[in-house]
Amino acid sequence: MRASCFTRPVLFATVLIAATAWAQQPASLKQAYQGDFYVGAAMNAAEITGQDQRSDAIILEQFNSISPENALKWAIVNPEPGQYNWGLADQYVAFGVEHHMWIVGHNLVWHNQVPAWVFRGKDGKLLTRDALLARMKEHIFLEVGRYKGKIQSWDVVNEALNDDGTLRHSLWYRIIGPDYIAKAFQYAHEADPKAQLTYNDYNLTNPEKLAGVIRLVKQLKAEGVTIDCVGMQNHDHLDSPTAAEEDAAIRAIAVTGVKVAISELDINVLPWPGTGNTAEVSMHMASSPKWNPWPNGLPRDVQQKLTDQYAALFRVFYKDRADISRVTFWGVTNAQSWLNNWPIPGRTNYPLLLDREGKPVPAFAAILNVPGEAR
Ligand code: 9MR
Repeated sequence: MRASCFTRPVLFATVLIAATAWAQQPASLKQAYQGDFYVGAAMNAAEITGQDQRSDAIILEQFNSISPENALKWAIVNPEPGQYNWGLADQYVAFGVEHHMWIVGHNLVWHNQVPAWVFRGKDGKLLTRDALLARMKEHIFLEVGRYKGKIQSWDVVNEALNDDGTLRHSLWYRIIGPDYIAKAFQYAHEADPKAQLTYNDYNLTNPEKLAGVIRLVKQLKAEGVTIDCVGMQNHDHLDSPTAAEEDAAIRAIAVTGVKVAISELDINVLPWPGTGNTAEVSMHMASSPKWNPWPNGLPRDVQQKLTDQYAALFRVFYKDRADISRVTFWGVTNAQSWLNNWPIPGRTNYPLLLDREGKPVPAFAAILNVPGEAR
């Protein structure tokens, strides 16, 4: 009798607290950060075409911004001179328009996934500066112009910096010179004066590279070139960057007067043969079981580290929300992540918020809870 008298109010209180907590827990990532920044996901071809309906449902439920993982890259839309494949890109943009998403265009000028012919004349020789500039302008005008007023944000130049902050000696740089970056931004601005224009790169918490991107932004601004945003890709690791490093980099970029987009977020959990948070696509290594330790599931302690790292990063993003325009994950479920195949092919990685069945991993709830912790 005494026990039941005591238990009832306790039970009632417990149910009430649980119900309140449940009612307070935001229903989705986009709702959790509503009014702070967009929360986005990169879409692959199966998602864009509607073949992967399970992922499409997750995208619609959780995200209010999309990026094209590959569909808008030069090699896809214009693989041969005069040959244009707009089908997938058009479907991507139509999906975003239909669902009122903040639509990102990725990307216009990069040294990778650009066909070799772009840099050469019919005689096979490298183009002159003027001829390559004309080709770049034509490409930017065609692509940006096609989606004018629909794609709100363009990654204009991608990965132009080396890790030491100097300019990468890509063919763009070698043929046109260092001002190819300013020219690309100028053409993009002419093609759609209202679009947000972004410089996008990885490993920007590395002090030398951070200094390089800040130099670049300041120089562009001093020349009167429109640049609105820096994309920090954040292809991260369990122990890197630290929250302090991430915060310092966001703030250092933001004081130059641009927004920050966390543009390609994922966290590698597997043994890492490289250094830094690189996404250097030229890195390749042969596969071996030693490099693929968890083909059948992530051990609990590693799952916990993943949760902690995601929560730590989102606490920073939330604190710095006034400077952040979006946080985009580079994919939806672990099954589709590029990190299963880079820099070592055929691995089982766990870098995203949804597992291979499309179910949330513990980091998902931790991220949902971050704004609530601060209130
Ligand atoms: O996720 C993309 C993968 O499917 C492509 O094979 C790869 C080719 O370079 O590009 C990946 O996306 C990259 C993005 O466009 C730019 N930053 C690094 C990303 C991961 O490599």
